[in-house]
Amino acid sequence: MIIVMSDSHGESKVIQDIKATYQDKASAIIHCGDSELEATDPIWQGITVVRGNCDFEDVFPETAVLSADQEKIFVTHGHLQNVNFGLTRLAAAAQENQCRIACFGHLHTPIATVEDGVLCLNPGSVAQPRGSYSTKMYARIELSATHYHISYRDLAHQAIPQLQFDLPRVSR
Ligand SMILES: [Mn+2]
Repeated sequence: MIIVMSDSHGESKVIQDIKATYQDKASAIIHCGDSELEATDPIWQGITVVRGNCDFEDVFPETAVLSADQEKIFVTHGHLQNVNFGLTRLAAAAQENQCRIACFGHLHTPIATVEDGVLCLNPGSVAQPRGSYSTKMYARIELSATHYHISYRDLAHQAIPQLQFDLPRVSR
Protein backbone atom coordinates (compact mmCIF):
# COMPACT_ATOMS: atom_id res chain seq x y z
CA MET A 1 0.00 0.00 0.00
CA ILE A 2 1.23 3.46 -0.91
CA ILE A 3 -0.09 6.56 0.86
CA VAL A 4 -0.12 9.89 -0.95
CA MET A 5 -0.95 13.28 0.55
CA SER A 6 -0.33 16.85 -0.49
CA ASP A 7 -0.79 20.55 0.12
CA SER A 8 -0.97 20.60 3.90
CA HIS A 9 -0.06 24.32 3.93
CA GLY A 10 1.23 24.61 7.47
CA GLU A 11 -0.93 21.91 9.05
CA SER A 12 1.38 19.36 10.62
CA LYS A 13 -0.99 17.37 12.85
CA VAL A 14 -2.66 15.81 9.84
CA ILE A 15 0.69 14.66 8.47
CA GLN A 16 1.58 13.19 11.84
CA ASP A 17 -1.78 11.42 12.07
CA ILE A 18 -1.56 9.89 8.59
CA LYS A 19 2.00 8.82 9.28
CA ALA A 20 1.03 7.21 12.60
CA THR A 21 -1.89 5.45 10.94
CA TYR A 22 0.12 3.93 8.11
CA GLN A 23 3.77 3.72 9.06
CA ASP A 24 3.48 0.01 9.87
CA LYS A 25 1.14 -0.83 6.96
CA ALA A 26 2.32 1.21 4.00
CA SER A 27 5.41 0.54 1.94
CA ALA A 28 5.71 4.26 1.20
CA ILE A 29 4.24 7.53 2.44
CA ILE A 30 4.48 10.43 0.02
CA HIS A 31 3.87 14.18 0.40
CA CYS A 32 3.65 16.08 -2.90
CA GLY A 33 4.66 19.51 -1.57
CA ASP A 34 3.34 22.77 -0.20
CA SER A 35 3.81 21.58 3.36
CA GLU A 36 5.26 24.96 4.38
CA LEU A 37 7.27 23.10 7.04
CA GLU A 38 11.01 23.04 7.48
CA ALA A 39 12.84 20.34 5.58
CA THR A 40 14.70 19.49 8.80
CA ASP A 41 11.46 18.80 10.69
CA PRO A 42 11.61 15.25 12.12
CA ILE A 43 8.10 14.72 10.81
CA TRP A 44 9.70 13.88 7.44
CA GLN A 45 11.42 10.76 8.71
CA GLY A 46 9.75 7.97 6.77
CA ILE A 47 8.05 10.31 4.31
CA THR A 48 9.14 11.13 0.77
CA VAL A 49 8.51 14.84 0.30
CA VAL A 50 9.14 17.35 -2.48
CA ARG A 51 9.07 21.12 -2.75
CA GLY A 52 5.91 23.00 -3.69
CA ASN A 53 5.59 26.52 -5.06
CA CYS A 54 4.71 27.73 -1.53
CA ASP A 55 7.80 26.12 0.04
CA PHE A 56 10.32 28.91 0.02
CA GLU A 57 13.24 26.98 1.39
CA ASP A 58 14.82 25.27 -1.55
CA VAL A 59 16.13 22.37 0.51
CA PHE A 60 13.28 20.10 -0.47
CA PRO A 61 13.99 18.37 -3.80
CA GLU A 62 11.84 19.43 -6.75
CA THR A 63 11.25 15.82 -7.67
CA ALA A 64 11.80 12.41 -6.11
CA VAL A 65 11.82 8.86 -7.41
CA LEU A 66 11.18 5.93 -5.12
CA SER A 67 10.42 2.24 -5.41
CA ALA A 68 7.54 0.64 -3.51
CA ASP A 69 5.40 -2.42 -4.14
CA GLN A 70 7.48 -3.27 -7.23
CA GLU A 71 6.67 0.08 -8.82
CA LYS A 72 8.87 3.08 -9.46
CA ILE A 73 7.07 6.24 -8.46
CA PHE A 74 7.77 9.78 -9.61
CA VAL A 75 6.86 12.54 -7.14
CA THR A 76 6.65 16.24 -7.89
CA HIS A 77 4.47 19.16 -6.90
CA GLY A 78 3.37 19.74 -10.48
CA HIS A 79 3.73 23.48 -11.01
CA LEU A 80 6.97 22.87 -12.93
CA GLN A 81 5.14 20.46 -15.23
CA ASN A 82 2.29 22.94 -15.81
CA VAL A 83 -0.35 20.56 -14.47
CA ASN A 84 -2.91 23.36 -14.65
CA PHE A 85 -2.83 22.83 -18.42
CA GLY A 86 -2.86 19.05 -18.62
CA LEU A 87 -0.84 16.02 -17.60
CA THR A 88 1.27 15.45 -20.72
CA ARG A 89 4.45 16.93 -19.27
CA LEU A 90 3.93 15.17 -15.96
CA ALA A 91 3.57 11.79 -17.67
CA ALA A 92 6.64 12.49 -19.82
CA ALA A 93 8.71 13.40 -16.76
CA ALA A 94 7.65 10.15 -15.09
CA GLN A 95 8.56 8.14 -18.18
CA GLU A 96 11.97 9.83 -18.39
CA ASN A 97 12.56 8.40 -14.92
CA GLN A 98 11.21 4.94 -15.86
CA CYS A 99 8.21 5.46 -13.56
CA ARG A 100 4.68 4.22 -14.20
CA ILE A 101 3.13 6.21 -11.37
CA ALA A 102 3.33 10.01 -11.05
CA CYS A 103 2.12 11.61 -7.82
CA PHE A 104 1.54 15.34 -7.85
CA GLY A 105 -0.22 18.08 -5.92
CA HIS A 106 -0.73 21.79 -6.61
CA LEU A 107 -4.33 21.50 -7.85
CA HIS A 108 -5.81 20.59 -4.43
CA THR A 109 -8.33 18.35 -6.16
CA PRO A 110 -8.49 14.57 -6.61
CA ILE A 111 -7.35 13.19 -9.96
CA ALA A 112 -6.67 9.55 -10.78
CA THR A 113 -6.17 8.90 -14.46
CA VAL A 114 -3.85 7.05 -16.81
CA GLU A 115 -2.02 9.38 -19.22
CA ASP A 116 0.37 7.89 -21.79
CA GLY A 117 0.61 4.70 -19.74
CA VAL A 118 1.41 6.56 -16.52
CA LEU A 119 -0.95 6.57 -13.55
CA CYS A 120 -1.20 10.27 -12.67
CA LEU A 121 -2.48 10.69 -9.15
CA ASN A 122 -3.37 13.86 -7.31
CA PRO A 123 -4.40 13.04 -3.74
CA GLY A 124 -6.35 16.27 -3.22
CA SER A 125 -5.37 18.42 -0.25
CA VAL A 126 -5.34 17.47 3.42
CA ALA A 127 -5.87 21.14 4.33
CA GLN A 128 -7.39 23.27 1.57
CA PRO A 129 -9.62 21.29 -0.80
CA ARG A 130 -10.69 22.99 -4.03
CA GLY A 131 -12.99 22.11 -6.89
CA SER A 132 -15.94 19.70 -6.83
CA TYR A 133 -15.03 18.08 -3.51
CA SER A 134 -14.87 20.11 -0.33
CA THR A 135 -13.48 17.20 1.71
CA LYS A 136 -9.95 17.29 3.08
CA MET A 137 -8.47 14.05 1.81
CA TYR A 138 -5.53 11.87 0.87
CA ALA A 139 -5.17 8.79 -1.32
CA ARG A 140 -4.22 5.15 -0.88
CA ILE A 141 -2.90 3.07 -3.76
CA GLU A 142 -3.07 -0.70 -3.52
CA LEU A 143 -1.70 -2.80 -6.33
CA SER A 144 -2.89 -6.11 -7.69
CA ALA A 145 -1.45 -7.97 -10.67
CA THR A 146 -3.83 -6.23 -13.05
CA HIS A 147 -5.09 -3.08 -11.37
CA TYR A 148 -4.37 -0.05 -9.27
CA HIS A 149 -6.98 0.21 -6.53
CA ILE A 150 -7.18 3.85 -5.54
CA SER A 151 -9.10 4.85 -2.46
CA TYR A 152 -9.47 8.46 -1.42
CA ARG A 153 -9.90 8.83 2.30
CA ASP A 154 -11.13 11.62 4.54
CA LEU A 155 -9.15 12.71 7.59
CA ALA A 156 -11.00 10.13 9.71
CA HIS A 157 -9.47 7.58 7.29
CA GLN A 158 -12.88 6.62 5.94
CA ALA A 159 -13.33 5.85 2.25
CA ILE A 160 -15.03 8.65 0.29
CA PRO A 161 -17.64 6.61 -1.63
CA GLN A 162 -17.58 8.50 -4.92
CA LEU A 163 -13.78 8.53 -5.02
CA GLN A 164 -12.88 4.85 -5.31
CA PHE A 165 -11.26 3.78 -8.55
CA ASP A 166 -9.86 0.63 -10.15
CA LEU A 167 -7.55 1.46 -13.05
CA PRO A 168 -5.76 -1.12 -15.21
CA ARG A 169 -2.02 -1.48 -14.83
CA VAL A 170 -0.38 -1.05 -18.19
CA SER A 171 2.44 -3.47 -18.76
CA ARG A 172 5.45 -2.47 -20.81
MN1 LIG B 1 -0.84 24.33 -2.66
